Amino acid sequence: MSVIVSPALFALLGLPLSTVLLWCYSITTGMDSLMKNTAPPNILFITTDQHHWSAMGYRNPEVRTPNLDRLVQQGTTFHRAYTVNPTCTPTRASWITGLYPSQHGAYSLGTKLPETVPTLGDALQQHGYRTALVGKAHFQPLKSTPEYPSLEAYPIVHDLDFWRQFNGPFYGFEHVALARNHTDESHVGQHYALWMLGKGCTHWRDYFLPNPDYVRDPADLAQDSSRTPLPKGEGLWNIPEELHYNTWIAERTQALMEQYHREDKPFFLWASFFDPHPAYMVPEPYASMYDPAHVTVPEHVPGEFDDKPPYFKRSQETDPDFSDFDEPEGQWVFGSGSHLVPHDIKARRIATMYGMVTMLDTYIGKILDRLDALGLTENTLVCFTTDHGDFWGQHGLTAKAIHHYDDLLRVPLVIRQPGVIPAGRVSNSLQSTVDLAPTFLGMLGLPVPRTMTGIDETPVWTGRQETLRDHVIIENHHQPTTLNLRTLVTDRHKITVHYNKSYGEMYDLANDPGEYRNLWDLPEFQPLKQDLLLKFMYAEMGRAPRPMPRITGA
Ligand SMILES: [Ca+2]
Repeated sequence: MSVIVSPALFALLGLPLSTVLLWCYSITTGMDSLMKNTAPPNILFITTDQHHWSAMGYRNPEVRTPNLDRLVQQGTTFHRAYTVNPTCTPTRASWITGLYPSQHGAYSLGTKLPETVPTLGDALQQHGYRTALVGKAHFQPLKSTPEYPSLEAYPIVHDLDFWRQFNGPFYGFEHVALARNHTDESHVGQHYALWMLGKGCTHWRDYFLPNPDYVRDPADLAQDSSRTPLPKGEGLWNIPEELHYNTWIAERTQALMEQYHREDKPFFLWASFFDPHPAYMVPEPYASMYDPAHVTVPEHVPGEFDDKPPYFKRSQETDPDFSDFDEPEGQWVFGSGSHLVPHDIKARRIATMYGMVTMLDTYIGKILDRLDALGLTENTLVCFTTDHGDFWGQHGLTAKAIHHYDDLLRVPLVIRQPGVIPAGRVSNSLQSTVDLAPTFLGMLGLPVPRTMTGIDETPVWTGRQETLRDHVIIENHHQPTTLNLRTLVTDRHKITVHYNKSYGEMYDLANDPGEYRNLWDLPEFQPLKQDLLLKFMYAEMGRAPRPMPRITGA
């Protein structure tokens, strides 16, 4: 069956191009497909936390991720995807608002996303979508104040009576199932704790660090007295696999998927995993799956920080002084401090982290299998990514840091929608995760709210266009002035401006992908620096919000 459709006609009707193309696809692929594609597509958004782009089996033979590899084979993978900020809250808020952190307000860890900012979920609900988030939100800080109340704060995270009656709404999600802890952190509570209780585990607190606010019931103590105290720290986490939060997230995600399928409702479902964020801990069999003797441990190259901003060198001191970062209204800066870790401990951590990644992959696989079993795969956009990268020894750095290497800024990004997104395609198109929200809407054929400043990447995701972006911007604003840096990445170069500082960074990523040679101060590269700074200024002007069109001359 062949049909000629004039895009101009649809433009006249005011329909988004992606809707037109979906229609064309439906019409030209025959009646069966037409029937299948009359239902609005779903979105299954799967995220991890602090996942280095290379900790994926398809790129790195040291770690196994068969299910993510399957997604890669069946979909499109972007090798040059960048986070919008290398920390949790700002990036997660960008995912659901389509705005940069400097625009949505949650500019740093320890801030909250204002409830007044329009979200992706708000837009989707207006078009009949069910919206749910299972796992990690972190749109709000661990502390609550009367002026800035937080639901993700002490003591409310531990108030299970509250969470028994609260499942949303929360930032455009009509349904949420939340937790706040990474591995054994004492922040554990909320819906995850209720789920463990529902599994009959009354002693769930034993698997986590003590909650400083919690006064143990004597009855619990008596029941627990026969139990061997569990080892705390890194490596093996003695929580049974069936009580691990991966199991919880996969189980709840599948249940919601089934519910929405039963109700015949299109959905946006976000499975938000917590791993492989430190502390690196995982239960068996994953804890001993990888031999520390057989992992590659990246190391610092002596002298590599000689031409870097001065604070880089402090990371290699045993007790560095970062007091010059302190400011009124400032807080502790994630990633400041010593990054010195003995080689053997790094190897053990990498082996554990790989175990965490393989465990994640197993539970992501269960979700994808259920999507298949429900017959929803053909009509569901699956998007896998993470909030930012990680260091496990690269440049002598560990975990999150304040060093804008690609290890921290680049993220894995894999998308799949059979018949709509090209299968087995690897793209080098620059991608920014600020674009996820507008692109999700674009892929569904829905209008993108003008409030969003990210762009709709639908033409690139569907393979009709190679690339839309000639740059991405990464923000990192911890302190009022002393740790406020911003990076522009172009096809070839990367430049980082440190607010009110004469030092900076500039790299030629084509000749120096490891970012070892800082060109910022070199006389022969001053014309390039000038050019990149001008491009940066254009990019800043280009991303200014335009929440409404000019509707008249004056
Ligand atoms: Ca994170």
